[in-house]
Amino acid sequence: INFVSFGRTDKFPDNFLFGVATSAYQIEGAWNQSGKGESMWDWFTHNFPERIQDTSNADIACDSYNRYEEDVSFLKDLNVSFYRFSISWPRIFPNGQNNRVNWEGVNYYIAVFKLLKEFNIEPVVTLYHWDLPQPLNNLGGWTNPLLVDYFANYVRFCYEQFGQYVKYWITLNEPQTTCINGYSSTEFAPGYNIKGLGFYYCAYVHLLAHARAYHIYKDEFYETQQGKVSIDLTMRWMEPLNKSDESHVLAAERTLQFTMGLYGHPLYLGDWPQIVKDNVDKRSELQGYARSRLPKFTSEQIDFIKGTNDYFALNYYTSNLVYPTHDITEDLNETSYGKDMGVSLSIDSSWPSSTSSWLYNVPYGLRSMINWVAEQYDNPEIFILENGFADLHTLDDYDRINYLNGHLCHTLRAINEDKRTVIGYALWSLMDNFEWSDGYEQSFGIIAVDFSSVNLTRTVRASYEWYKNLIESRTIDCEDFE
Ligand code: GBH
Repeated sequence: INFVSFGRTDKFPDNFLFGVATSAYQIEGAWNQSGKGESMWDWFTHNFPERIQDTSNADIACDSYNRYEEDVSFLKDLNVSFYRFSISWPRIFPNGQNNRVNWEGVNYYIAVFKLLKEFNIEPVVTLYHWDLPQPLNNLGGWTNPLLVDYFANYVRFCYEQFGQYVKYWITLNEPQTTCINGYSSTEFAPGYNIKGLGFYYCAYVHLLAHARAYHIYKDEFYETQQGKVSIDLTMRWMEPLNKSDESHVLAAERTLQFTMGLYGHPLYLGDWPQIVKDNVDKRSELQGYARSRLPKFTSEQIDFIKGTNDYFALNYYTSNLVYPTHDITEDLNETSYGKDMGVSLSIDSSWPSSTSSWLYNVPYGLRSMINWVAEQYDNPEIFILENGFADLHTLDDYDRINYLNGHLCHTLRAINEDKRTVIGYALWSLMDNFEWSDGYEQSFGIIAVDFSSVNLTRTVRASYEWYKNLIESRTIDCEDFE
C-alpha cells in the first residue's frame, strides 16, 4: 500500500482514480434533436410536470449534446483520470429496438469518446441511467421480462460501436432507486405506485437484464476489448437507532439485506437473501396471495446471475437510523417493502443537513458501507461511482467541500486501516443538472450552470478549485474527519 502520512496530510495511493460523473438525461438536453426518440423521463416530465418541484424538465438541461466540447475542456482542466457519463438508449435506438439506428446519436458519442481519448481521460460508461425508451415503458418497462431481450440488443450494439474506447462498463444505474421511486411511488418515472409488488419484479428484471448484458460482453467482446462490467448499486448506510438493543441491530441488518442485499446476494452468492425470501413469502401467504410477491429465480437463473460483477460500483450519499416497528405477521393490510422489512427509518439530529430533504452529511457511513460490502461479498474491488452534496446554487460552497473532504477521508481510512480495495472515486456531479423530481432547485455541481442564461453559462465553484487541487497533490487534510 502506497500510504504516506506526513503531519496532517494523508496521501492517496498512486493508482487511485479521481473522476466526476453525470448522466445523459440530466445534462444532454436536445431531447428530440437529431433523431432522438422519447424516453420515459421525457414522457413523465411532459405529462406530469406537477411531480417535479419547479415543474421543469430536461428538454434543454445543460445542452451538453451541443456543448460537450466546453464540458470536456473542464475535465481536462481538472485533470481527472476518468469521466463517468451515460449513453441515452433512445438516442441510439429511437423506438428502443434495433430495427432502427439513429446514426447521428451514435456519432455524437463517438465524438465524445475521441475527445476524451485526446486528453487521456478514461471513459467510465453507464449504458442505462433511467432514460428508458418510452415504447418499452408502454410495454410495462422494468416489470416486463421482455425488457431483458431489448436491453441485450441495445448493449450489444453499444459494445460493437463504442467498445474499443471503454474499459469500465456499467450496465444499469441504481436499480434500487428506480424500483423504489419509480415502481413503488409516483415520484420518479414511470411513477407506477405498485408497492410491495413492483419493488421485487423490478429488481428481478433488472438483475436478469444485467446478467444478460454481462454474458454478452464476456462471450462476444471480452477477448478483443478486455474491459470490465458492473452494475451500479446505491445504498444508504443503515445504523441501529439503539446500538445496544439487539432488535435494532437486527432491523438495521435486515434493511441492508432488503436494499443492497437484494442485488448483491444474487450477484455474489446466488438467489435472494434468505431474510427477504422468508419475510416476503410469509407475508404474501398470510395476505392470501396465490403466489409470493417475490418472484422465484430458477436454478438456471441463479447460476446465470451469480458471478456477473467484475467490480463493485458503489454510490453512497447518506445514512439512516433504523428501528423495528412490527412483527412481520402483523399489520397485514398494507402491502409494501417497508412492511415486509418491519422497520422505520429516521436520522440523527447531530448529522449536518444539506438543502435536500434526504441528504445528511454522514461520512463514516461510507466507510461502514465499504466494509459491509467487503465482508458480505468477499472483498470485491470497489469503485465509488457517485458521492456528492446538494445546495442552492452557492458559489462559495464550503458545505460541499466539507462533505467531500469527509467522505474522501473515510475512503482513505477504508483503504489504509481496514485494508479494503477501493480503486477510485467519482464526484457527483461535474456540473449542475436536472435533479429528477427536484428539477433545477437543488444543485450538485462543482460547476454552476446558469439555467436562465441563453448560453447556459458555466462558472466554477470553490469546490471545483478544491477538487482540482486534491487531484494535483493527491493529498488531503483529514485531521477534522476522524
Ligand atoms: C443518484 O441517486 C442518481 O444516480 C443521480 O442521477 C442523482 O442526480 C444523484 O443521486 C443525486 O440525487 O426517496 O427521499 O430518497 C441517489 C439516490 C434516490 C436520492 C432517490 C434521492 C429521492 C428522494 N437518490 N432519492 S428519497
